[in-house]
Amino acid sequence: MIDPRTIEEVDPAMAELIRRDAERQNTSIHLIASENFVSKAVLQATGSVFTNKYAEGYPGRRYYEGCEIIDEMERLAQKRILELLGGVHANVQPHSGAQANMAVYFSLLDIGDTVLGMRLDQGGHLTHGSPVNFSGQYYNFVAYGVDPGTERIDMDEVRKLALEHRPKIVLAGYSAYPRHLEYDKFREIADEIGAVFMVDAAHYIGLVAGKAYPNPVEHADVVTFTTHKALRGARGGAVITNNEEMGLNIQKGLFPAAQGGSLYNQIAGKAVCFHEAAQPAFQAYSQQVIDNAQAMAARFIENGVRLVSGGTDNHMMLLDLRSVDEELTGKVAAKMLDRIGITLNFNTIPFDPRPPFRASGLRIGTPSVTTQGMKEAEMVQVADLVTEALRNHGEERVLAATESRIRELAKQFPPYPEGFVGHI
Ligand code: DSN
Repeated sequence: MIDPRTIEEVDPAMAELIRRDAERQNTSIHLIASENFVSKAVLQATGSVFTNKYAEGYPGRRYYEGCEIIDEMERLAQKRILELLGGVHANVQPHSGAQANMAVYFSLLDIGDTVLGMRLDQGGHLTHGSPVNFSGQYYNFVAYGVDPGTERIDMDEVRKLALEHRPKIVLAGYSAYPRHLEYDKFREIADEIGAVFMVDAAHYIGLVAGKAYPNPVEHADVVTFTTHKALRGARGGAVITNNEEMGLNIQKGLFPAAQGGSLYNQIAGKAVCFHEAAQPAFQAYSQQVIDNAQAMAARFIENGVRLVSGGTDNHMMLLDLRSVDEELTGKVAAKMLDRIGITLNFNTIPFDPRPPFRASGLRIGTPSVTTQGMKEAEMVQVADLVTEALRNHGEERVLAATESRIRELAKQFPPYPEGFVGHI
């Protein structure tokens, strides 16, 4: 018998943890560039009975029976994402962006092959060749970075390294870079050496879906992404290719090479967010995310805070804390801000003299606050509150006053006014 009782009755300890995190989400200002708040519809899909089903394989070719409805659902997810972004083949099964990247590497590379990707400490990602990640351990990653003057990707360096090292994959994409990517130049470089052009668009694919940021699917051979950042969907990853044969090859690189059965409740949640992202309101949302980031960036600059590359084209910006206080590390600043109600993460900035666990930067993103309903006027207030807290990071009385203003602002924009427990 299925126990019909609610989580509060069955497991009050867990219910209390959910309630507490709902409270945290409802009472702070959320500036982590890779986070967002999903809709009730996405929560319902991810909390659905699809969690019960095993369906190893792909639609029409499974290792379990009873998969007809799962097949229909997975095909719907594939169709929706291809309609939204373009491309010819979609894989919605990756549990995460890391596993989407793993599937591409497993299928297109042999162990030891060379890939050209962005340096992690200048904005890349762990799975773009970090030595502590499988990517850096199994493959020979060569890294490009940003120009020290402009702090934008140095495309001359990308070309020079490509010609010198002849990578099999030229990889563009970032987790901490506030600018557009020059897809046409990456494409030209990949073509010049006969490499695959791959884009990891995890951070900004939601902005692409909302038509507010250039679409990598129009340029790359393969695009990987996550579904839970600016796209505002269930947590997970996906892959789109512009070539059916490559898509089928990457399918094998995911299952059975990297994953077993996928998470069908999560895939249902992805399908719901693809549907939501196809609505006109999502285009307005995506543009507002960028407008908000630019309004906040402009205010930081007015406040005398230096931003990496001098601003932003997307949903994020990187603050150079040395422009506020030479001694203040990213780690100390991020912890202090979280304590007073602003949640973000510390990050290295290009040519950072500090190690990644202390860092000299803060990364700030606007997808979450935009979902909360904040607009440019609130972004100016948030920039002022952050600047004030950073400038007074040792002054507990000032910080207490700043915190009350932060909580007051957050109170006006709760993402989940009805709370979570018993939500579904
Ligand atoms: N860890 C994610 C981020 O915060 O950017 C990327 O995977």
